[in-house]
Amino acid sequence: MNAKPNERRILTYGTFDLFHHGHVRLLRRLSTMGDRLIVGLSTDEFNKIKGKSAIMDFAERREVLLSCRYVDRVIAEESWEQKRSDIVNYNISLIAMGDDWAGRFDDLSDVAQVIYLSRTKSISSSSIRQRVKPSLPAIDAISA
Ligand code: C2G
Repeated sequence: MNAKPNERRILTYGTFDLFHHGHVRLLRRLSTMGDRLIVGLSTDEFNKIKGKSAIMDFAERREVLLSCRYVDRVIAEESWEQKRSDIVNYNISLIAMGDDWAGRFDDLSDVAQVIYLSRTKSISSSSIRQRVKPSLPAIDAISA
């Protein structure tokens, strides 16, 4: 990534499974806060550590994120501990997360600005799964 001098870089992290408008709104808001937006995308292995299962695997989720107009780069999120070195290595000015994480990364405020943005209500990857579930028997009946 060829950096412009004094480029303001934003960093966020997540699983971004079943990409939806809650993700889009967060990324759009973040893209207005700097010159480049970098997303730390949770690997399938790290999701296990987070206790989270994704429908889409890392490669699929990465391809979708890279197609998003607001995202400039996707890096792998493999551990809780990598944030501090990511901030230094990628010359990050601002790290931002949805407010379901409020306070969780304040310890990084010595190396970057840390903010939490309000989540979009009424949508989540798990709520999308619930919406799909009722129709599944019909699908099974067809494929049986
Ligand atoms: N998000 C949102 N609105 C929603 C759903 C998600 O603003 N309706 C935000 C979350 O707050 C998060 C980002 O979108 O900042 C990605 O959400 P997830 O994929 O659920 O990420 P999560 O599993 O919370 O992983 O180290 C941090 C973790 O990797 C974050």
